[in-house]
Amino acid sequence: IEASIPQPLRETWRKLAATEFKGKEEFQREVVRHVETTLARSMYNCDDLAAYSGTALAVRDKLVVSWNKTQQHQTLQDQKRIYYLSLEFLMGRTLDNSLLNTGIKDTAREGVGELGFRIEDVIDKEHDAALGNGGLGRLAACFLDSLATLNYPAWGYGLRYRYGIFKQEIVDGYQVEVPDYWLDFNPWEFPRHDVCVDIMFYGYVTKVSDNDGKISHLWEGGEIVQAIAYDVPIPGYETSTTNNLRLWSSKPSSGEFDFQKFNSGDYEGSIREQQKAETISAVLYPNDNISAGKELRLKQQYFWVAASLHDIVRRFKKSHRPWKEFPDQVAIQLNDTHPTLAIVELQRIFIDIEGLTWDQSWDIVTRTFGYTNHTVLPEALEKWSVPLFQSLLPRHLQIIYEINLYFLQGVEKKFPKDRDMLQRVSIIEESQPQVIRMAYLAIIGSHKVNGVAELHSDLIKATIFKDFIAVFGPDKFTNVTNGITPRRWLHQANPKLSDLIASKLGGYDFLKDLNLLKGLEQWVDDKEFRKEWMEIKLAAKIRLAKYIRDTTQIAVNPHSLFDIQVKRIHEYKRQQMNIFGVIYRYLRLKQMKPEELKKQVPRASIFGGKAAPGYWMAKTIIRLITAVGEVVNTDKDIGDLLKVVFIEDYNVSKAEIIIPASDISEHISTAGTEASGTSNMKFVLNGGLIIGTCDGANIEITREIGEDNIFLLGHLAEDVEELRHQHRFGKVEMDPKLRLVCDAIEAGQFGDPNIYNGLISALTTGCDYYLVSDDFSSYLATQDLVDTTFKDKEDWATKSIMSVANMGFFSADRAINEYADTIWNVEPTPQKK
Ligand code: HBZ
Repeated sequence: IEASIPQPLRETWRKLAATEFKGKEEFQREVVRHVETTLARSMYNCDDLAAYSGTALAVRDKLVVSWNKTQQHQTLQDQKRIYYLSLEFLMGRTLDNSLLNTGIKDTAREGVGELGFRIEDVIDKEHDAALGNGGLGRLAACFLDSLATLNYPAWGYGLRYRYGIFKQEIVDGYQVEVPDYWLDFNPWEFPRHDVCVDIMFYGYVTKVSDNDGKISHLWEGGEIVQAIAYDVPIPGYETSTTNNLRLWSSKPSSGEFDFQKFNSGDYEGSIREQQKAETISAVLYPNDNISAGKELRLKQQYFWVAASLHDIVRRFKKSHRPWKEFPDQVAIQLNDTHPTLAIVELQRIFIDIEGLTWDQSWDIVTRTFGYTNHTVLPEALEKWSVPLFQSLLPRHLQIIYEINLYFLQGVEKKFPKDRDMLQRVSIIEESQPQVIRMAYLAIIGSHKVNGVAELHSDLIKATIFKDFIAVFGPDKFTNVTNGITPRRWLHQANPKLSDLIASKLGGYDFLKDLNLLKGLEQWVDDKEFRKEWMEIKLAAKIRLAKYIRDTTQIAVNPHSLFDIQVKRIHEYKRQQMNIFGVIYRYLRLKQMKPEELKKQVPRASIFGGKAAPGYWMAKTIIRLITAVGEVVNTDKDIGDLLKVVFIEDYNVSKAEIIIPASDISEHISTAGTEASGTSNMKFVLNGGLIIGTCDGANIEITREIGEDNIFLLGHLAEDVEELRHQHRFGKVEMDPKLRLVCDAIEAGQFGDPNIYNGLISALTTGCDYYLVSDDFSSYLATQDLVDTTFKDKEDWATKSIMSVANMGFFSADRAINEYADTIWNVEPTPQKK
């Protein structure tokens, strides 16, 4: 308030205020101005990178205008806001997306064209913002796009990692990790040095009682680190709403900088202290679906959660409402258990700082939070050791004990004398050492818990959270099936397909109401349309083939069947089953006579994805893929009939090239293990068919597009337990075709067989936990069906078109509207133009 300009002077400000672009010339003027002044370059010294920088700065100036307006508008409206807490936001590139969302792509194309640049080359200079591992982080990014597009007042809160997910290099066939320093030039963030919060770790708790004997707790004497806000504007598509993503960066608190050391000459020592504070936001943990339990990770979580809550509470206090109205103004969504400490921190703020009673406070807390679960894999469920908590966050540990005590008292009342039940649902697991089960804390502290696809939501209710249904009843648990933003994953990644669809549907409204795609069904028999449809697919394949040739020197025939599996490498996702299938195909081709070979469908098996640096089995799978490629791609007998490609460093911007180019993509996780999957939706939306198991969102995709348009394989989730039992206790023979594959590997056909010992023994002595052997014959038979179907080009085109026409359900807009209705109870806040 003190910083605001006095009323009489505001007219002057208004006259001078920045405005939106008036046209191409103004755009060009701004680009040149930034190149010449902000960057101090000239027309004699302007490469693609400088052109990118100038263009990005010009666009960002305009984004800021709508961003400021939106924030003022939302403050005035003073409605309930959504806060999406996620440790990962896998944003990818921003320039192209901003041009499209603000409707100035054509202006920019012409504008930079006349200045001597191709817009595609300019866009290609941007470094991905890769602050995420995989699906969970990309989901958060898609949700931000939908929240802004649908005009919801929403903020994202995350960490500003100095290093995002590592860059993957393939050296001699092996993954090598290289740090991803991405902040050299980042025009999309605005440091807010005035928005800073002191965050404490360690220290001790003392009890004090006041004159009335009221007891309160003091947490003090710890180390203090400062959180600085960096804000990123998030523009919606065809709306002036531009929301905010706030990322926290750590630095030493001013009081902590060790002047003692500094003055006594220990300059290096004082800098070391500084670096220690900066370590907190230095690096994204590169594990997906595994929890390693490292102290620094817990520090990251608390640092980010405490800074975000401080910010949210400060904003609420400005409205001078009573505390009980907090949940009417604030909805906080927890993206997995990573931000679960927010529940404890808010309770601490209310009790220790604001002086509310336990019950008042707990009622507000539980009405505020919602928790989204993304996995049933036991190794991914976060558990923190009690001794670690005791030292790092002693007051929070006390509060967790108290939450647990009251919770268990309630359970005891409902299930008297059921000691087993008490042990099973306790937040504290009685192991050595004791651990805190973060998912249980998240359930107990939230009013809604959701899974991310129907099967997954049913499974969590039936398995890992079963007892909590008994305690809370079924209504606390719900499903919100994931979605993707059609702006990035259709319009931006595949502009030709988007344009063709728009030409038939009479405009681009489908990008805001994806159900309109249904209108494509009317065109399915139109010869010209079908031809254009398949030409666009071919063009995308030619583009990818060129990218593959440029980066790997492997020549793939664009007319071959492109079979793509791109996602994090994980045993449960079963890239090993895919490469075993490729080996089987290779062995079979080697046996065929020339006339038989002529009948085969040429295929390019394309892989991409990172392995967690410590995940040895995943790295072995990568090595097997590259080794098979080395053999197959140089085998003169095989030629175009089979190529095996591993694309290095799969990330969001590469996904935008890869996804439009698939004929078929693979989503073949062991049934019941992939919570949803989201790339399955992206591939189908781009006219690719999919081969997949009855898992995650594949099931709902089948329901929407029809069984005839998807290649399903393998056992069902309900069979898995029994099959695993048989592997453990019965004698299960390995599938004979898989046996042939293993024999070939063990005979050294793909190099030193010892490299693959672990992979093979997982199938045998390891009891084949992911059931590769059980699904292998079904997988091969289904791949044969893919080949046969692909030969009938007309049938394939029909399947492709009919699938896209029925993908409306998988828009992230639908998902966000469901969250808003069933979990957040929030309305959109559109602005008048
Ligand atoms: O979340 C993924 C699920 O595996 C996928 O099925 C789902 O579609 C997607 C969105 O709901 N989960 C992840 O990507 N999980 C992580 O990346 C992760 C990262 C750090 C962790 C745990 C999980 O500590």
